[in-house]
Amino acid sequence: MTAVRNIVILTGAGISAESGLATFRGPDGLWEGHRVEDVCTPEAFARDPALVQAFYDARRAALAGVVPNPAHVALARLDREWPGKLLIVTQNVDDLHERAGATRLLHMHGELCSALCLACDARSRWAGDLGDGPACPACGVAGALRPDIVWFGEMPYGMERIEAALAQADLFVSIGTSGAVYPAAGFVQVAAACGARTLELNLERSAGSDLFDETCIGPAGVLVPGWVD
Ligand code: BV8
Repeated sequence: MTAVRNIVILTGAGISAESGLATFRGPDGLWEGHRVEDVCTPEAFARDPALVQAFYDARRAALAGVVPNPAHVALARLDREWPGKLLIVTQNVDDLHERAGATRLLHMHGELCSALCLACDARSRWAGDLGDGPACPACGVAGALRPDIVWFGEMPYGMERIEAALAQADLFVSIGTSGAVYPAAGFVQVAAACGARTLELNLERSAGSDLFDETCIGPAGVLVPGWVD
């Protein structure tokens, strides 16, 4: 087996579940009481901006009440200590990876703690509500800020960087994702085609489990520290 030098890790909502943040495709299929298509598309935002702003304002506010769990902490330790290349690609928009100390990190679906200005395209760090139409810190225009979130039909952030990392990966690890959303769900195939070994750590088998060399079933808070050690 080739020595592992370069690692790409993909995380999804499941890694934040034990911190108390809701996953997307829970048993009731609803997401915090909403249908995904009602709050996670540009069309939804155009149709009812107040609803979409309130949905993300509530999720941004909820960050104050949660902390990183042992899975985030273990990945941050790996990030500090790993001598080879490492990239943590997260589909999550929470800031728990950063708060645990991770730095080689890319939010491909955007971040709750960032706002995007429709007037000047600037992205600004943001902590409060956006629903009451605050002014853009960059251009000063009021009421032009939207959540800096990649909605369905929008291009994920960092795709070139992600594809370059996958091409060089010896190991691809997927943690806490259902494998329901593309292009993230296809990364395992890209990595495998480039010769990487592939490992899935998840609470249950996912839509992509058959694509992995190995799948370990269990909570991320238990599996990830064990895998990192
Ligand atoms: C795009 C915003 C192109 C953030 C989200 C084929 C190729 C390319 C695109 C497509 C394609 N087919 C269809 C598409 C379109 C679409 C798509 O994938 N649709 C799906 C529904 C079929 N994709 C897109 O639109 C993407 N954009 O492709 O652009 C393009 C090209 C050119 C020009 C313009 C555009 C954009 C997708 C991003 C959408 N945004 N959210 C937010 O609001 O939070 S998606 C949403 O789902 C979140 O980002 C989330 O991260 C993501 C995936 O969900 P998961 O993280 O996996 O969460 P989920 O609840 O599903 O699963 C949790 C898992 O954890 C479960 O398996 C569970 O068992 C496990 N778990 C639970 N507890 C634990 C646990 N595991 C471990 N421990 C635990 N304790």
